[in-house]
Amino acid sequence: MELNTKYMGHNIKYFDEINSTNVYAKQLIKEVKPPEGTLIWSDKQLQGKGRLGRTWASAANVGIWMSLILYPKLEPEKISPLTLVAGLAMCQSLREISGLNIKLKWPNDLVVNGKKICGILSEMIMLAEQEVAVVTGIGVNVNTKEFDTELAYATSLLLETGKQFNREVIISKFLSQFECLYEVYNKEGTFLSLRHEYENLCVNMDADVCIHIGDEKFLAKAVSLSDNGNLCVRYEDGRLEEVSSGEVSVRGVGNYV
Ligand code: BT5
Repeated sequence: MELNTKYMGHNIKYFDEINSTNVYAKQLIKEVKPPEGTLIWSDKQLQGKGRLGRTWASAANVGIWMSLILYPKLEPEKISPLTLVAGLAMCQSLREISGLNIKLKWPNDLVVNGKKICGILSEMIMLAEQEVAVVTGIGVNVNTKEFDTELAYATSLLLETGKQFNREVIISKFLSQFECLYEVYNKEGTFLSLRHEYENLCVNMDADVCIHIGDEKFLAKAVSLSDNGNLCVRYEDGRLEEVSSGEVSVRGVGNYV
């Protein structure tokens, strides 16, 4: 694969088949602590993982199922916005390559025409008191022709454009883009510089959202993103609050987005 990066993706471990690239990446960190930017990429996952024990459909040949290993110099509470940084880099890359109006759905999805085209799962491992490793797992539906019926809200670049895309071109573009944004975030430790670009591409801005906290649901309007990557929402009673990605999942009102 042709790469234009300083270190992202320089160490690549490719598999035809694997349980989950995230699980493998975490194991690798514990065993050998591979260099920053190590990329685990598999053509197929047998047990692709979503958040909260959900599964991620990862059929052979049709998608990008990959995990990046990072060692950010950040306090543990600044780690979860790395998911937003990866989402932003992938959103910019896919928009440029496909020409589709792909948007970010805070905090970890990319959507187009109301359907999900990419999902991100970041996991953190504490190595020492002030030393963390992060595995950022990204799934992109590229050349998928059809999904199981239960995935009614899934789509792919092929289904949206009628065209096949080269997965390596997408990965290479993403790695360059992500390396730039990751360095900004890692240096500044806040989402301040990336915030406006994220807001511009975020499907939730000024939209009604349903905030799920545990078993409870609250209706609100998403108004902005905070400097630490939280979603600022206004509840129906006018109260403003910041919700963090660890606490909530956001749904559109009445449908997926
Ligand atoms: C996510 O979880 O969206 C995170 C997905 C991360 C997948 C990558 S692939 C490489 C790496 N290795 C892994 O094992 N995982 C990561 P969540 O927000 O929980 O969404 C999961 C939900 O999305 C499922 O419950 C389904 O409803 C739906 N879903 C499953 N597979 C899908 C697919 N291929 N495309 C679109 N939606 C899907």
